[in-house]
Amino acid sequence: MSFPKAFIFDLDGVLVDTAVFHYQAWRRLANDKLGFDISHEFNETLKGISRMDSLDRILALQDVQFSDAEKTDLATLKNEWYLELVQQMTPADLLPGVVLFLEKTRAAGIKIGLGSVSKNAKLILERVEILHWFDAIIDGTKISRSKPDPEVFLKGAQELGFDNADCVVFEDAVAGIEAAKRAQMRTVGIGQPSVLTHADLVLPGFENLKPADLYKLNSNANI
Ligand code: B16
Ligand code: MG
Repeated sequence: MSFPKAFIFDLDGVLVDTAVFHYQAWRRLANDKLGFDISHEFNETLKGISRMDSLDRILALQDVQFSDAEKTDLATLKNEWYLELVQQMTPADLLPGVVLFLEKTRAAGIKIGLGSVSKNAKLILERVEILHWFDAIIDGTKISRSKPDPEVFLKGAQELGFDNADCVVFEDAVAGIEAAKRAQMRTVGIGQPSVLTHADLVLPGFENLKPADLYKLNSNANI
């Protein structure tokens, strides 16, 4: 395995914890507009899943039917509530060690990409003041398929100008690790080894991590 030439970061759950805001907004929609509640455990299954696919999964919980126009209205309302929370974000909302790791990554000559299915990704990077670190941003405005489809990471490698095998993906979601594996990339799971069982390496976060710690990372899992 060669030294990685690019690191591609997921956003939600890796750089910032917007999952709690998604949950608050989806829960408000379910309570106020659909008449049922959604659990924290169920919310975990929405990580890395696009806005409309997430809504479909929520509606399937109670087998409720809406027209496409009604579904668009519901998703728009959820996004308005979600953005109210995002607007309050500051650099203090970055997960521990993120900025230092980005600095060390650039100093090591490794390119930095974002691979998120969120259509709000750029706004969030601006709010937490790390937009300028990114050499390529692939977000929900550039892709048509949710993770675990590899589209977001394949486009990331393409835009950065490297082979897939030269990229390492940092992901907190099972669907995201699967997407990166399907793209033939090495994977670092951010979270729990018991959850991210297919990741090549699982870490609790970026604190005290150096890019050189990942030079020996081998792809050892197939999905
Ligand atoms: P938006 P990621 C994903 O971000 C979230 O994990 C997922 O919960 C959300 O539904 C999706 O973005 C779409 O977000 O509504 O802002 O377009 O983990 O791929 O960074
Ligand atoms: Mg994520």
